[in-house]
Amino acid sequence: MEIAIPSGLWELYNLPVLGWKIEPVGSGHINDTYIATGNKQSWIVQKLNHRVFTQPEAIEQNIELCQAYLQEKDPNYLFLAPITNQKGAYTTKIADSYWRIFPFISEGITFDTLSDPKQAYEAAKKFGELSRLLDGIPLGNFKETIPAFHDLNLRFKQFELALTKAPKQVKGAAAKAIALALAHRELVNTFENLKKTLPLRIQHHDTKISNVLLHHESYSGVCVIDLDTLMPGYYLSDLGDMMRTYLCAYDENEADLSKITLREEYFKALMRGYLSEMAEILTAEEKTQLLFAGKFILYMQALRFLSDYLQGNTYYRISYPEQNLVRSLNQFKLLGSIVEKEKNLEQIIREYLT
Ligand code: ADP
Ligand code: GN1
Ligand code: MG
Repeated sequence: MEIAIPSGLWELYNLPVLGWKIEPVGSGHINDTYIATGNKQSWIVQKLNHRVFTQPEAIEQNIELCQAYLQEKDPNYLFLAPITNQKGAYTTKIADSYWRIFPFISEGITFDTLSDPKQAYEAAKKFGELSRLLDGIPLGNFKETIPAFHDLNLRFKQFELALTKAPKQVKGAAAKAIALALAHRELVNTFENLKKTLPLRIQHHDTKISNVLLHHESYSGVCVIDLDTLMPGYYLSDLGDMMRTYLCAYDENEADLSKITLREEYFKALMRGYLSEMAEILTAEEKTQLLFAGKFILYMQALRFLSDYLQGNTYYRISYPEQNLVRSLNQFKLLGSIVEKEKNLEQIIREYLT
């Protein structure tokens, strides 16, 4: 891959212009993220995907509001905002690209899949802590960095539209995933009903496991990263995306669906970690919908991958043409595992809530 960080970027941050070794890092589907090492220092440098995040200033505003609130509430909390450039801004526009630089946290590592329930506990606790600390922050000045990002109803409509426009052959290839999408559509109604009463909270909206740094030896939570979708939403989003990415031993890219099974040990650890922070904050109604969070996000993600496949793979980065279809079927399989194990999982939740 050609790695092109504009040389002019560094001087706008008063950093050395030469002497960096640049390597791509992470498995994100949207932004381009690099680690720059040299000059006896390391930084995370990231090109924002401006096609997806059309309003970088909305991201900046939300991060600023959270940073100021957290500074007051818990000055020791590590909130990983970008560093500011000479003009005091988090984002730097060079030609048509938008760039950010973040402090590199050397003791932190990320995972794409988990291999120890302790990791699930610590990661869930870290995201739960963020929700807890931001509980009560005034929401009025927050912006939607991606409008209606986790609106399941909209995602279903986008799927329907993609379906009407997709070529016959593509629809044929996706027949199984399309049938599953239609079979689970009652989840949209459940969400629409819940929206009437669930409180809005600041949510991270991308709590997948690669977006939290854990200590490389102890696995204790270091900090959450990837703050572009920090904005008002429902707790279902953060809790659900953790279920989506912690419960299975294989990630969304796994094509062998026989491997997509749900690990109860990880479910327990996740719930314990999240509730250790959020049990006192969640309303009685929110506590009745903890398992729905997983179904909600898995269904939405399956729809989003499927819609992208139907419309010609314009959104998520892919490495082969069928990858979004594979991802969608993978997510439907995990959704099915939750439904299958529902009674057990609800029982586990009841034990942790009492
Ligand atoms: P993307 O939008 O590409 O997912 P992330 O901000 O999640 O970007 O970063 C991608 C990966 O880079 C992370 O999963 C993590 O491995 C690594 N990373 C990101 N920020 C840091 C940091 N501040 N310190 C150490 N590693 C980081
Ligand atoms: C995208 O950027 P990344 O890879 O962290 C997506 C999330 C999805 C995720 C699925 C802005 O996240 O919503 O859950 O892929 N981000 C955006 O892996 O659409
Ligand atoms: Mg990420």
